[in-house]
Amino acid sequence: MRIGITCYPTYGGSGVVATELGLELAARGHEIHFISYAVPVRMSAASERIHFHEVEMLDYPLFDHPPYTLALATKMRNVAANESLDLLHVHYAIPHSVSAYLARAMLAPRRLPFVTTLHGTDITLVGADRSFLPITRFSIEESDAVTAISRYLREVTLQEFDLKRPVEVIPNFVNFDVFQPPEDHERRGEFAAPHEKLLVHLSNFRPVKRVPDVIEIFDIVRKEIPAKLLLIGDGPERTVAEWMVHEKGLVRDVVFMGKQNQVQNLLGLADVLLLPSDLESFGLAALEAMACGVPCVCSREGGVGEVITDGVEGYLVPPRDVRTMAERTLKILAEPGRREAMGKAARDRASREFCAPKIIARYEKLYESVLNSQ
Ligand code: GMT
Repeated sequence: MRIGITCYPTYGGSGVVATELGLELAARGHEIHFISYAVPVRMSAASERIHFHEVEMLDYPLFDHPPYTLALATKMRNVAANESLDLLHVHYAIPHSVSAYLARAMLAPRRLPFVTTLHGTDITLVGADRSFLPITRFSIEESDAVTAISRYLREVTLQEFDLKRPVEVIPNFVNFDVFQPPEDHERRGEFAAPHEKLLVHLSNFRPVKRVPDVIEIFDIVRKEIPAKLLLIGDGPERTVAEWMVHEKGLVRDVVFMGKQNQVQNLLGLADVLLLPSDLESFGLAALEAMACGVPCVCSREGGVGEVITDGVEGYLVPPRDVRTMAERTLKILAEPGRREAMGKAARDRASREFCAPKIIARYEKLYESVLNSQ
């Protein structure tokens, strides 16, 4: 198949999933055309079947807000026509599904179906905002197929948007050749001494991720056992996190890594991943850590419960309950054998339910059914 994929190219779960999907599809012989305003962060042109088309924006003084939705729609239409695309697959409803709707209409009577994948904040935060709700609902209803990355997100979407159409749950996935426990732990020494435990957090540091709670949890843990904290990512909450680290006297114990493209080389060095978000529709960072054999302590709000069973691959705790999150982290670290057992359970679960080949086959099946339906 010849597939156009659109996503946000920045650091964020939806862009990562869209990019990894494109790479996996190309490896299976499909022709992939990424269409966005910049090259997606995890994209590599490792295959001749992977192409990138940049959406150029007209910089005209009349436009306080350049109309990206329209530029994207035009680019989608042109790429579809020039490259004979079979379909478009857009990740994150706003504004991508609206652009895809316009591209499909512009190209008629030639057929250009589009699939919309919902990731979370496109529904729970942005889409549910009254200024966006009608157009989000419209573009979801108009999509030729709609998927959500968890059962939780499907239920919220059906309720919030009062949808009458089916929404299929296709969970996120992880590439097990890339995300695996490190073969040697030499690099761990860069961050922690042998007697110290290593905690990790990975996010885009938006308020919903509760990065200050990560620092609070670490502070409690650090008072009980020697430990270090690795913070991967960057975003609006970094400044407050740095200030807290300074105020609590943790400067020598916390490493701010900033944005990283090769997170697979870092996650597996850790003993526990902390993800105390107010809400996660899925929690891709947790899945990637699980594939590396790392147990996770997460907040239970949203769809993380579909990825982790409390007490098996990690722990689920109510959001903002930093004391219990710290207590669960200490339980993993202090009880002999628990970190190893949970890490193994985490990798097993990830490989059983969320390995790339299994999930990619479901997308292929969906594309085929869209192309075969009238
Ligand atoms: O969480 C973010 O801030 C990024 C956001 C995105 O759309 O890029 O992530 C959402 O999609 C990820 C990939 O499907 C999910 O793993 C995240 O749980 C989801 N974020 C939220 O629901 C807050």
